[in-house]
Amino acid sequence: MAGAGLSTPSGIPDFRTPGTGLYDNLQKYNLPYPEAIFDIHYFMMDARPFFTLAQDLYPGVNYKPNVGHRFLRLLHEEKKLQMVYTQNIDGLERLAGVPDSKLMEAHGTFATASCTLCGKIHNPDRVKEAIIDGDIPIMCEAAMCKGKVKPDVVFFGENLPSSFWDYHHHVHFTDLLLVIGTSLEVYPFAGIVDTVGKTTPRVLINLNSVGSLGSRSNDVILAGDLKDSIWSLTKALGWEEKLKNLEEKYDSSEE
Ligand code: CNA
Repeated sequence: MAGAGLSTPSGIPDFRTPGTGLYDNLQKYNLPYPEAIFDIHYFMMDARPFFTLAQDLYPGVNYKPNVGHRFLRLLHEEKKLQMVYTQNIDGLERLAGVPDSKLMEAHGTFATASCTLCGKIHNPDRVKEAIIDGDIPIMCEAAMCKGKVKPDVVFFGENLPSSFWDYHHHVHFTDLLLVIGTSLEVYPFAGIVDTVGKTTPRVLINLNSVGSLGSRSNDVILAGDLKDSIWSLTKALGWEEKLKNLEEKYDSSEE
């Protein structure tokens, strides 16, 4: 399970870290309250704050995967990865090479887009271009529809993708749960940690202790910066060279 903290080493602020978190830096959007940026009702009235954020956060434009994302890919290559459940909408797990079949983007994605009124699916390339050019709002092209188009990022007041609920099935086959960079304050996502069996070890990789982690005798808390914790874990697994190779492979494919 991953949250915004997984992407802070890539330069994307999380929500709640005081001082640097997104909620503390929203003044420029003139929002009535911070969550309004992801509130579907507010979006209907004023789509500019969300699109300003989307322009910055659009996957593959300004930010690159970090060692945490590549560790997830390494878990997959080593055939140890069951699924990544992420709250992030930055697409960095995908960019790092976690395959679609192993990725549940619980709070949606920029990869698809649809009309908020009639539901018509829109061409994601056109939507991407409009977001990056600041050509917003993006109006629906369906006849008679005056709806606004938005990427299929899940806003407060919207349903999570139905496949999210498959976690109830997955947790029965989970040998170990890694919880990386999340405050576990947003439900239903945060609820996953309490559905894994009592004998399943849960490992928290986060700046600080969160949620119910620490309440079971087999919980492990790796407090501190996740980059350090990931490297320690990688070393303990004897995978240092493999992770370094992945880092180098990614960097050279960038040049
Ligand atoms: P959050 O509530 O901001 O919590 C982030 C957690 O990560 C906190 O507990 C931090 O202590 C921890 N953290 C931050 N940096 C590090 C670090 N370097 N090493 C270890 N731990 C760190 O974020 P959540 O994901 O829990 O909240 C859920 C929201 C945030 C979801 O709806 C997301 O869509 C949303 N969000 C996503 C992004 C993104 O896509 N990158 C960015 C900001 C917010």
